[in-house]
Amino acid sequence: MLIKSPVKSALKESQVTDEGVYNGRRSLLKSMGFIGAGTLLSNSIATSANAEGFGLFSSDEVKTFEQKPLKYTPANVTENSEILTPESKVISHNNFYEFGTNKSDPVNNSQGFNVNPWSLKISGEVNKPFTLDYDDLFNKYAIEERIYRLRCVEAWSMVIPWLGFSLSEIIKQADPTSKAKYVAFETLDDPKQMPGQRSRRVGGGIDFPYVEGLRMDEAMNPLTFMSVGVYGKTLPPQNGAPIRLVVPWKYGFKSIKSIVGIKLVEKMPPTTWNILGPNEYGFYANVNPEVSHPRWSQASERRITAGGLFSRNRIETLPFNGYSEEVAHMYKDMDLRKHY
Ligand SMILES: Nc1nc2c(c(=O)[nH]1)N[C@H]1C(S)=C(S)[C@@H](COP(=O)(O)O)O[C@H]1N2
Ligand SMILES: [Mo]
Repeated sequence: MLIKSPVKSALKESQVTDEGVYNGRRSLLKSMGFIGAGTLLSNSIATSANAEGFGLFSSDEVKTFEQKPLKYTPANVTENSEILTPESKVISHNNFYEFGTNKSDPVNNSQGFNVNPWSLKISGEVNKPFTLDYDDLFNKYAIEERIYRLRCVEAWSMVIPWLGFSLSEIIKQADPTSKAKYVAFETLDDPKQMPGQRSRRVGGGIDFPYVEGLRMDEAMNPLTFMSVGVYGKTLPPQNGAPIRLVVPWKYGFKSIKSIVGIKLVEKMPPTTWNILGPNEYGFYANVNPEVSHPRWSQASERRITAGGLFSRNRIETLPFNGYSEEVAHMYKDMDLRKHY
């Protein structure tokens, strides 16, 4: 299927995200001087200003990114399954600061993103380092569908049918040494393709490349997923093509996109949002309704569904995003208020 961009129907972020929360997170960036007056203008003015500033393509030029259909084992869908967030919203309301800080920036600024050739290097404390090329991502591991909730730290959420395989398959293949205690991930660093990496303002003040990390047991947990597709096809760039992490019991920022490096390491690796706001974003970032963000509650979330633009769809946030049975045992001896 072809996706056209700019997406005219892209939702305004204020319509799909709680405005208080949205403005709250941005106030961190603003206070740090990373959001200029331009981005605080009305949506339409800000959008045209951004399109010019990014200079990837002019606003009247329509680029397309082609998603290829994938063969996969479908997920078990039961009567109790939650309603999926429509594909149109999954691929148009995104956080991917490499392409800009507004929710519609990623889809609008990434359609020319080149994913083939790609190189994903698995290295560090392993006996058998290796590199996966673009075709390997789709041919080396059996691809299955996993329907997961995605809970952003900004208090909105989606239900998304991802395609991919367990991260543990990659790690087992690399044969970790006894020193491997953490796994560090890195996104592509390519300012030519990623306008957010060219300017501190456009990229929200992040020191790119975006980096993330997991403890070894978290990385090996069967839920931890490497996604190469969504809704039956390869990922579009705005969702992290060609390969991204999905850790469904943690806030969305842990699910790092467009990964080029996976390194097994001895010490806890630095992580992007923790560097940017250590009091607000921890290394663990487990979804926890009882631990508020310093500037907003995490007790509930806005579920993004097919409902009308203005429909309120607020639900309670669940501990570990509803995956306690699978993951709570990993944290039984930890104070999760301290290790947020
Ligand atoms: N490299 C990179 N990965 C990233 C981000 C980002 O800005 N850069 N944003 C994160 C955040 S905050 C969220 S909520 C999810 C959003 O994933 P989605 O757009 O596919 O829903 O991606 C995460 N991964
Ligand atoms: Mo997020």
